[in-house]
Amino acid sequence: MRYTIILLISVLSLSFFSSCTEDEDAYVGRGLIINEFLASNDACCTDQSGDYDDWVELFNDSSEPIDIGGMYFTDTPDDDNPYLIHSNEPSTTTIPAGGYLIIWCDDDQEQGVLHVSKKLKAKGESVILINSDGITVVDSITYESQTTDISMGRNIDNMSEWIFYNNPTPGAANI
Ligand SMILES: [Ca+2]
Ligand SMILES: [Ca+2]
Repeated sequence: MRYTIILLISVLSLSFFSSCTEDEDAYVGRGLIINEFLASNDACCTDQSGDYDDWVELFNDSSEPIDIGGMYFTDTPDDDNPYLIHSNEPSTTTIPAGGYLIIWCDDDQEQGVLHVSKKLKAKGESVILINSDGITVVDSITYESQTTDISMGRNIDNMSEWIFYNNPTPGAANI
């Protein structure tokens, strides 16, 4: 009887440790996600040209770098003309594992590859990131009316919940 119990404990311990190792190796996370956005920017923060423009923060919740070059961005579901994020600057469009990237929704494409033609409406619309196949939605959020300089982002304690942030955190964890 004692031998059986010891054997059972050994088997359980082994399976526990091996499953931990498997989880670590197979870490997938949520992949590339939309993490925060500001649809009405008056005094929050500026792009590198000094403009107070709308922005969307992406978060790479995976263990590998992800290049968004070649993906599409739009503010409208079933958009016939989503914005193609150019793929000629991978050093700018690649998000390291666990990293953040800001897309400026300012229609200032001359300001760089991360400036897209779609602006965000404060009264509400959608933020949609589409894979390079032009079909598969990587992540999307549809939002209601927004307040100037108050961002909306995922709750770090419950990533499926979206909440308002009086102090936006573009390029950093939502706190
Ligand atoms: Ca701008
Ligand atoms: Ca943030």
